[in-house]
Amino acid sequence: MNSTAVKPVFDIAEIRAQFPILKELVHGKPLVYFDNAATSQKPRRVIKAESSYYATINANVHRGVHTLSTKATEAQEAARETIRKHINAKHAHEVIFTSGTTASLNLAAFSLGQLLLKKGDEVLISGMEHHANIVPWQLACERHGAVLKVIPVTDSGELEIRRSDDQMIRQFTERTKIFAISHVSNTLGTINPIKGLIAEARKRGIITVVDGAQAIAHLNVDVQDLGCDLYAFSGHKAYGPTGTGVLYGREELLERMPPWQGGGEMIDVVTFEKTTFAKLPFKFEAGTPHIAGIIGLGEAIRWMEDYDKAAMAAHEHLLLEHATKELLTIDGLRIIGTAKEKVGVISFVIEGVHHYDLGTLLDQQGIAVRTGHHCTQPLMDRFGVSGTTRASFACFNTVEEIDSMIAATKKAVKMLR
Ligand code: 7TS
Repeated sequence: MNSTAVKPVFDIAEIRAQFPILKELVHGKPLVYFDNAATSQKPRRVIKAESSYYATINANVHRGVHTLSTKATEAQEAARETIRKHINAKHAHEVIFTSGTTASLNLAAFSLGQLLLKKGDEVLISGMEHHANIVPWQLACERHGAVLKVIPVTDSGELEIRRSDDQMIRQFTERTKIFAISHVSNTLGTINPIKGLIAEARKRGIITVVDGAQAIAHLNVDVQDLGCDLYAFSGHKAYGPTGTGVLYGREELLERMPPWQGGGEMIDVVTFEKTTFAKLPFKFEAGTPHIAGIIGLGEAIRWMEDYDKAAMAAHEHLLLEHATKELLTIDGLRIIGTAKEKVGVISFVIEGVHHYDLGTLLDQQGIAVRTGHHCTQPLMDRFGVSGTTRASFACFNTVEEIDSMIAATKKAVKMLR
């Protein structure tokens, strides 16, 4: 989409210069932003794309014949095409805009529940899911009398996938109708082997839903190669604006799925007796979308595409390895999540130190980390902890920033013990 050639070298200084927020001081200290799994920071191009929509073409989409409405519609639909290409969907109408992963997964659970679930059927998830990939399925199961089943998590923070001769995972049963799984765990950083699992599920006619919230900014996501039916992600974790998200769906399935929300733009004909629905993707896009945000998201994807995602991932992996090695020099520190395949997310607990106190002291040094259960309470129970401190890296982070986090953590531990 973008005429700029892919930049061959990963130039961290050049990347950092594009993020205005990195010049901010927090408590008088340079900001060290390690909370990218919660939301990533935004490059100037994304901020500009969003504000120039408001400044120059602000109008509602798919509604008017006037010039601004046409321009706004074209800009929004160009973003849809950018995203289609980025995730290698077959059709642009397989890309549905939502307000984020949470909305995408609620849409999936509501609609698939209506379509597929009967009393006694099963929905399979895993023990490392974010609440957004647990609660919507619980609600759907309650509505339809279905049962929620859970793949356990090992001590290293990987899926416990039991192998037997003819069955890759025993948790798939005759009653399993839906398999909903995270591509990457937000708390552990584990990259799940979803391609093989999806293939096994599909052999059994099970519909597959992937929570890609933590994958989209770090891995190459090819929905056709993965073979999933639905794939959900948020724009704001991939250098895009908050309030934006995507639900990719395979055309044949989306055609069969009933709408989630009713309202303007999702209809064909409305009478008081009966309503018929618009074609894809509009059937699932009731109301005025976050037009500026969607345009910003398109720009964020084009921005990422100007770089080599593999080089970004390699840089983040280097940060992960350095942080892991250095954190382990701290007495009484335990890393939660030691899978072989991880993105740049590192959760840890320290004996005698509460994560909240540590997070507060790090903040005083300008270092932003997340503390708490990370919306994965069942996973915290699995590891017997009430919460962790989590550092999550993005392409603009540096080894020096990690060294300042380690030094600040050591200092904090001395104060807190
Ligand atoms: N799924 C996963 C795996 C996530 O990490 C998150 C957000 C969501 C779903 C929900 O995304 P949203 O954009 O709709 O909120 N995770 C986090 C986090 O780890 N810290 O803050 C939000």
